[in-house]
Amino acid sequence: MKPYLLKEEEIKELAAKIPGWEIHPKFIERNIIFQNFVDAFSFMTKVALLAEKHNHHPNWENVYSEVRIKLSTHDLGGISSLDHDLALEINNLLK
Ligand code: H2B
Repeated sequence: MKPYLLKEEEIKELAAKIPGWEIHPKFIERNIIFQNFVDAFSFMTKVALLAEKHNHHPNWENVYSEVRIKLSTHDLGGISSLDHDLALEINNLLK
């Protein structure tokens, strides 16, 4: 299915679908604290492979054991179905 910008109603429903993510008007954000740098970076490696699979890439920051991920769809100018899908897969990695 072609990626599409989520409608206001869909954005309101997002929080329940992707626990752990903060919902902002134009992006979603999740901060994760790992035990150490190796765990954080190994998680980032898995996310990088997911990002390539979807051709959808996070804005992110890593400081030692902490990873902050922001997802939005630059091409469409907001939160799209791609952000929803990638956030779900990221949550699955953290289960
Ligand atoms: N990632 C994100 N987060 N948003 C985009 O709009 C986007 C992307 N577009 N990855 C893709 C790459 C696009 O620029 C390339 C040309 O397919």
